[in-house]
This record gives sequence, structure tokens and C-alpha cells, in this order.
Amino acid sequence: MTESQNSRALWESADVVVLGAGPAGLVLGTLLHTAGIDCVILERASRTQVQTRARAGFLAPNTVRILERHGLADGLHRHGSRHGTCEFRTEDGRFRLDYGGLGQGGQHHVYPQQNLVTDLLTHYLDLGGRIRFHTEAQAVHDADGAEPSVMTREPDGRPTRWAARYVAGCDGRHGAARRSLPPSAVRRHRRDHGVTWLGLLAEAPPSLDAVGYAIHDRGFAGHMARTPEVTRYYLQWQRGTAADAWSEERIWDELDVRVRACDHGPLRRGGILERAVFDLTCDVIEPLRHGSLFLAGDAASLLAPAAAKGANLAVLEAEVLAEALTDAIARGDTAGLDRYSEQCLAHIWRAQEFTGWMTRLLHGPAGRDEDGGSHFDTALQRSRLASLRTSRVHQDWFAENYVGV
Ligand code: RFL
Repeated sequence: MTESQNSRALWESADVVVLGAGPAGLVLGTLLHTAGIDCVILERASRTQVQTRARAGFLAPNTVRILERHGLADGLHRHGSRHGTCEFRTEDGRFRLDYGGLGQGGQHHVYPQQNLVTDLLTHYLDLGGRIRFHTEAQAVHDADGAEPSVMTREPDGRPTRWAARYVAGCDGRHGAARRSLPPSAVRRHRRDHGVTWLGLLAEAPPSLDAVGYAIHDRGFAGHMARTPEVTRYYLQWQRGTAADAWSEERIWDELDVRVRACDHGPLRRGGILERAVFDLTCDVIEPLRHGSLFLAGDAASLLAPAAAKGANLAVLEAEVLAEALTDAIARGDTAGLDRYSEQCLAHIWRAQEFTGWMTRLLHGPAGRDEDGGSHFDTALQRSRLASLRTSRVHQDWFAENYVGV
């Protein structure tokens, strides 16, 4: 299929060129390949890098249903666990919400994203799916014209042009798909929650049998199980401070203070495997389509990780897009593609709304009172927590939104 156009440039082609081998790109590629659609996944990183990137862990019931529907859930059923409780710790004590049994919610499956990605990739390759690692997309050309294509750089530095009928931008927030969108064609709505987290992966068993949310004057601290040996922690962090500014001992001491270990018992400590600082920002691209280019996953919308929605939306959008592309290519029916943006944006905005609510619930004051103080926001935060602690209606609402996508 490869044909040299001149001494350096190569031409290749596929009906659908998928950019990125994260959860969105791999689910999309698998469903297209299974439906007999000619597609290729182009991935900037190596296979090892893709399979070892630790990020999400909480998968919603709808995500699990999608994965089950397509035979992609064996690993998570075999090695994952279930989770249906969260514990809030505040100056007024602690309370637990068994969200798994509230509202129309359901439980999360806890399964590290790198394990899910490994399963998806292995399955895709076993099916004979085409993927190119070390292949970075530079730009999408002529997305709204007659000859869409993707320019890539091969591992040896040679440029390649991939001709495509459709391009799926699943290459995350800094990918080529976003960069290729003309500003006049889409809008990017961005919000900075004004909060920064230090994300930690600790080689330590979980200390709670629940997701832990500690709300403290010194800042938020979070606890989320990943595996019986590894736990994710979050510390609200001073913006601009480097990830390695604190020793491991100081980090554990601070976590103990914020989770109120003196009242509820100390955390089980271990070596810190990974640390990363990130600002809690979010954005949405509208619409999610420009001609033949479609966005899915983080490329479509970035969510602060406070409510664990990003990977779940990525899987949902991949399924919707796979069906629409299959209808268009196999049957000439483009109605699904025409609906794609509106359909997915409804889910995205709902997830953004809940994520924003969670972010305000977990963190201290965002604004200042007229007198320069912060009483107003602090009082609102306490009132929100009190309502969540006491109102069954509020708890049902929380459960539905917490596990829903
Ligand atoms: P990904 O996973 O970022 O994959 C994009 C892929 O594209 C490649 N790429 C390119 N390839 C070719 N050419 C280019 N120009 C390219 N540029 C990039 C990259 O190498 C990569 O392989 O995007 P995708 O598939 O949209 O999936 C999104 C999820 O990864 C993300 O939303 C979640 O990790 C968010 N998230 C969580 N989501 C949940 O649903 N539940 C959670 O518990 C949860 N916890 C988290 C999280 C995100 C976190 N980070 C990143 C701050 C915890 C953390 C710490």
C-alpha cells in the first residue's frame, strides 16, 4: 500500500485514521476493525509508554456495560474490584455515603487505566488491527474539503501523508487534532477551577475501604484505591510549587494531618512511585466535528479529575463514534455523524457540571468577600456538605451523578 511519492515523502491511506492509542482511540479502533472498517491507529508514544501510563482507575457502570458489549471487559472482571462507598472527613467529623446502593447509581469498577489500555491494545492486535507506534501526527489537512489527510513524522524522521475519508482525533488535550481546528470553525470554552493538585501513586495498600475525601483548612486530600498494593493520593498544592519540593516524609505527614489521622487512624505508608502536579482546569470544544474530523475523549473535552469522568466519557464517545462511522462507511448513512457532536456534548456538559460541583465541594474558598475574607465560600461549602450528609434526596442525586456518564 505504501508508495514513495518522492525521495522522502510517503503516502499511505485508510478509511478512518485514528490519532492516539488511549482508551478512546483503542475502543474506537477495535469497534471499527470488528465491523470490517479499514482503519489505522497512529500513536506518538511507544507501546511500553502507552501501557504504563497510570491515570484513571474508576470505571462507571455504563463504561463497563460498553466494554462487556464488545468483549473487552474480561481483564477488569478478572483483576478489578468493585467500589460503592465514599467517606468525607471534615472538621465536623466523618460521614460515609454508600453511593452504590443509592439512586439509580451503581458501583464503580476499580481497574487501573494502564491495565485497561493493555487489555484493549492486546485485543486489538490479536484481531489483526493496524497500529503505528512512534508516529506523531503533525496536522490534519483539508478536514472540511474533498481530500482530508493527516501529516505524520515517521520514527526515522520522514514525513508521511495519510489520506483518509474520516479522521478521529483521540490524541488528548495537546494533540494534533485540536491544533488543526481553525479558530473560526470551533470554540474552546475553558475554565480554570483555580486549584492545583499534587497527584501521587504510592506503593502502599489502601488505608480505607472507601474513596476518601478530606476537607481541611490546609487544603484538600484524597485517597483512592487502585490495587491491593497501590493507592492514589491527591494533595491540594500551592500553584507553581514543583512536584519534588517536598520529601516523602513531609508528604505523608501532611496527608495524615489533612485526613485527620489523629482522630481516624494513620495512613499505611509506602514509597512514592510517581508524582505529578496539575492544575484543575477543564474545557470543551464545540462542536466536536469539523468536516471529516471528529474529536473524542480528552481531545473533545478535558475534565478535572475530581469526579473521575474523563476515561468514562472517552469510552462512551468512542462507541457512539464507531457506530456512526460504520453506518457512514458501510451503509452510506451519515445521520449518526451529523448527530455525534450534539449527542456527546449533552453528556460532556452534564459531566462538567457535576465535576465543577465536586470541585467546589472539596476545596476551600474560590473568591473573596467584600471585606477581603473568605467566610462566604467557606460557609457555602459547609452547607453543601451538611446537605449531603443529611438529605436523602441530595444523596440520591450525588450517587446518580457520581457513577453516571
Ligand atoms: P489519552 O489517554 O490522553 O490518550 C491520548 C493518546 O494520544 C497520543 N498522542 C498522539 N498520538 C499521535 N500523534 C499526536 N500528535 C499525539 N498526541 C498525543 C498520546 O500519546 C496518548 O497515547 O486520551 P483519551 O483516550 O481521550 O483518554 C482520556 C483519559 O486518559 C483521561 O480522561 C483520564 O485519565 C482522566 N482521569 C480519570 N478518568 C476517569 O474516568 N476516572 C478516573 O478515575 C480518572 N482519574 C484521570 C484520573 C486523569 C488524571 N490525570 C491525567 C491528571 C487521574 C489522573 C491523575
